Amino acid sequence: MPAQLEQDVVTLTLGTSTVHIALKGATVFSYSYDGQERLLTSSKSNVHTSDPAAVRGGVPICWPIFGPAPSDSPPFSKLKQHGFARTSVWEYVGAQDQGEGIKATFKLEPTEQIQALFTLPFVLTYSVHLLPYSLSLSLSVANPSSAIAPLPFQALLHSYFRLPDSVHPRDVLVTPLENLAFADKAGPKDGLTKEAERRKVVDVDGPGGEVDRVYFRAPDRLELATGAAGTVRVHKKGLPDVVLWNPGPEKGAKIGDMEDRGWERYVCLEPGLVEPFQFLDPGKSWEGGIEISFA
Ligand code: TA6
Repeated sequence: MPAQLEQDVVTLTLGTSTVHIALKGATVFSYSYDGQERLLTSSKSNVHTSDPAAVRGGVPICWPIFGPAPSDSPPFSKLKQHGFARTSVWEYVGAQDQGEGIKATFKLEPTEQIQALFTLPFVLTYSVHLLPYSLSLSLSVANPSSAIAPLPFQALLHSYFRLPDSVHPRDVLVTPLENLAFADKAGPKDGLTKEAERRKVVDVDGPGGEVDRVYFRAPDRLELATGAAGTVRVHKKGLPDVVLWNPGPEKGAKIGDMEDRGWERYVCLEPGLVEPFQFLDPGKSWEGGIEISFA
């Protein structure tokens, strides 16, 4: 069966590629390509809807905010870090054979639980398209409101790329980020002040091994090079910014739902719409996504 829903998890299969998507958060938590798992999901994480915590790993969807809630702005003030899309249970709309590949679609609309935290109307549609040589993920946001109020949001695909066993995060090289403005969330500054990236090739190593940077207006084609172990290619569309994150040993050990030494096994490269917020007029929709492939 190319598409199957079993125990809160949708599985798509195409040739030797497989992708698993949890209804919780519509989180892609496993993508196997060419016989290798390409995403890191913590073995401590529970992907089932019985556990309310977000999946730790894979590709959680951050919506309608990325990072902590701006506490003084009413539509967001009750939200937890990265919003509710990653912890909500999405509807599985179904899967379609698309000739070249297979595409599953998921939907999220306000529930009572969501409305207690966020009162604006919205419709989120997420498609997971498994292709012969890539995986394409696309998030669409619609504002179904009949009022004049626009729908403000940030959106980000918080992708945890699994590193081959022989590769450490500090050996990973990311391009092309040169000359981009970035905010350093792990730096001595306030995380808001922007600096310019001077390096042609950016490694994933900072003080204490930690890197947590938001790069603004990044090129749409990004690469994570892991030396002889190959390159992850991320082609983003409609998502202007990208976050590069690895917590390093000290902060990594404090992530309660991360498996032992899990921080050594991934680098997060997270295309998103971080700044400025999108303001979506009633009746309008927006779309952003990524295509993941390997070289
Ligand atoms: O995208 C990077 C980041 O915002 C980091 O600052 C780090 O905290 C990470 O996300 C994980 O956040 P989480 O809420 O999933 O623990």
